[in-house]
Amino acid sequence: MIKENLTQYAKNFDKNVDAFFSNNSSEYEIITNACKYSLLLGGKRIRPFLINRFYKLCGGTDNASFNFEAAIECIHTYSLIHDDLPCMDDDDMRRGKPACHKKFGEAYALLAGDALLTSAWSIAAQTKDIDSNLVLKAIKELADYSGINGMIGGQTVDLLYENKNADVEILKLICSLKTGALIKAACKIGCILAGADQDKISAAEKYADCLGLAFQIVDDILDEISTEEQLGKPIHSDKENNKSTFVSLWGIEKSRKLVKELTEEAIKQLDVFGEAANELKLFANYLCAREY
Ligand code: GRG
Repeated sequence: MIKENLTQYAKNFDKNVDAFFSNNSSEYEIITNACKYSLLLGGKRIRPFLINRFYKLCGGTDNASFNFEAAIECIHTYSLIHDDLPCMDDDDMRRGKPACHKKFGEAYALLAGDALLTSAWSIAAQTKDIDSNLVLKAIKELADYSGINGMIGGQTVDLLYENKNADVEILKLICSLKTGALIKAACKIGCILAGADQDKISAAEKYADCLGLAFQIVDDILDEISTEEQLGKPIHSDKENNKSTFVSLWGIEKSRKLVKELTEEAIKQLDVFGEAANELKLFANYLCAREY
C-alpha cells in the first residue's frame, strides 16, 4: 500500500517537474537535456514525498507545496551528479544508467549540477497560494540544510576522512549532514509551508533525524549485501575509496538492530499528529526495510 502510494506519487512528480525545464535558445539545449536526463532518471522521490505528506498532515489541502517538492529534488539530483564526478566518488552508473558525466561529459555534468541548484531557488520562489513569509522561511531552511552546515559540510567531512579511520561519532556527523540534512529539510518544510506550530515542526525534525540515520545504515547494508544490478549503481564504492561505513564498524547484525530501533523511535515521534500520520509511520517502516 505505502509502496504503491510512493510509486504513484513519483509518477505524478515526474509528469509535472518537466515543465520547470525549458531553454530560451536551442544553442544551449544540451544543458537542459543534461538536467532533465538526471532529474528524470527514476529516483524514488523520497524527499519531495516527505514535503508533500507533511504539508498535508499539517493541514495543507492544495498542491501549493509542489514547487518546493521540485526544488528539493533538483538539489538532491545536483548532489548526485557532482558526487559521481571523477573528483568525488568517481562512479560511472547512477540509478541503473550512465551517470551524467558519462553521458554528457564532465564539464556539462558540472554545469548541469550548478543549473539544477540555481533552478531550485527560482522554482521555490515562484510558489503560489502560500503566505510569502512562510515561503521565505522555507527557502532559508532549504538553503541552510543544503549548504555548509548541512549537506556540503557532510560531504566535506566525508572527503576529509577518506583513507582515515572514521569512528562512529564522525560517521554519525557525516550521515546527519550528508544524508540527514535534506531529509530533515523536507520534513520541516512541509510543516512550515502549512503554517504548523513549533511542536509539530520539532516532532517532524526528530522523525527526520531517526529516519535519516536509519536510511544511511540501510544504504550501507545494501551496499554490502546487494548486487550492482539490484542497486543500479556500483557497490562497495566506499570500500574502494577507503571510507568507513556503519557496516564496516558494526557488522550487519548490529547495524540491522539499530535500524529497527531508529525506525521505532521515528514512528513514536509522529504520535502528536494522531491517526493521520499512519502513512508516514508506514513510510518509515518501508524505507528501512527497502531492498534497493
Ligand atoms: C557533491 C554537493 C555534493 C554533495 C554530495 C548527497 C551527497 C552529498 C552525495 C550522494 C551520495 C550518497 C551516497 C549520499 C547519501 C545519501 C543517499 C543514500 C543518497 C541516495 O538517495 P536516494 O536513495 O536516491 O533517495 P534516489 O536515486 O532514489 O533519488
